[in-house]
Amino acid sequence: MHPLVTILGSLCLMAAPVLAQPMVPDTVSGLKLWMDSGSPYVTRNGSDQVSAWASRLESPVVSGVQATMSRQPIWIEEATPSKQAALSFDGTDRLNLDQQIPLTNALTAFVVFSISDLAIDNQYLLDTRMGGTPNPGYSLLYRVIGGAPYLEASYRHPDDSAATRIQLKLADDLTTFGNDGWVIASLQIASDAEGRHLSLSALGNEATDTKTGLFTNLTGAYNLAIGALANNYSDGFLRGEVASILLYDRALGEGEITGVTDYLNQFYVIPEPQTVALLVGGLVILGIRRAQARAGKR
Ligand SMILES: [Ca+2]
Repeated sequence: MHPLVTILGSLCLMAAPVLAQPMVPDTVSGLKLWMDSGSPYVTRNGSDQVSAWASRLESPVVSGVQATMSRQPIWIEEATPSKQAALSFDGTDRLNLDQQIPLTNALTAFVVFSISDLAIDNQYLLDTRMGGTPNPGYSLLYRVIGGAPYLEASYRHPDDSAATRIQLKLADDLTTFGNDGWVIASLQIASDAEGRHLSLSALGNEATDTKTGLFTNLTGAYNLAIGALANNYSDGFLRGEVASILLYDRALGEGEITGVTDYLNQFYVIPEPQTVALLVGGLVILGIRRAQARAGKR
């Protein structure tokens, strides 16, 4: 390589932002669901309507499925700021996992998403229900409260008279928030001697709440749904895009949440840098493609 090219390359590396160490999701223990919008994991027809979205994990083998074509989300090849794919939900769509995810005494979930219609309240990203009354379950959803966008998490134990809810404000008004509208949210529910703890984080902010009682896995009538309520087709539909979902069977530590969030941020959200063109003597073009570096790490 020409020495000048080496020097320029070094300068470019030095100028790159310093990022925390990302943690690839399956290097963190307890992963039960890894939804990745990459083409190999998405079953779709010629119009990119998605009938199945498979978890990347070898165990458990699970997919989000939808047989009804009008309720299938659409796969979009370059959807996120980093030009990764996502599934677009138009307000009529929902995927349901084809089996239940076994959890023991805690959960941590991550969702990479973007909301298309900010004015509509009660858009569910994730939801599961036991069925019956009072229909216990846990949810992660987009809300509009007092004219501002919020993220809400809820958990309802079978013994609870009302669900525990926590809400996190995403912006002061209904303008686009996040990185080009994209948000990485993490939800954690765990319990110890003090009670049950819910925490929700997004955009560098966190909301937490504690309630008496233990977390119990909820198995029953309805498997985890993506993009709508698990138990009906009347409301709660997402109008937005989902690029990734992770579900862990335990409460991740703070460093693990940061590491996984950094991975998701670098892969799905951080935009491609502009190709750098330099004129050196004749014409030397150095193309810096972070996508290639990322592909190598994956
Ligand atoms: Ca539809």
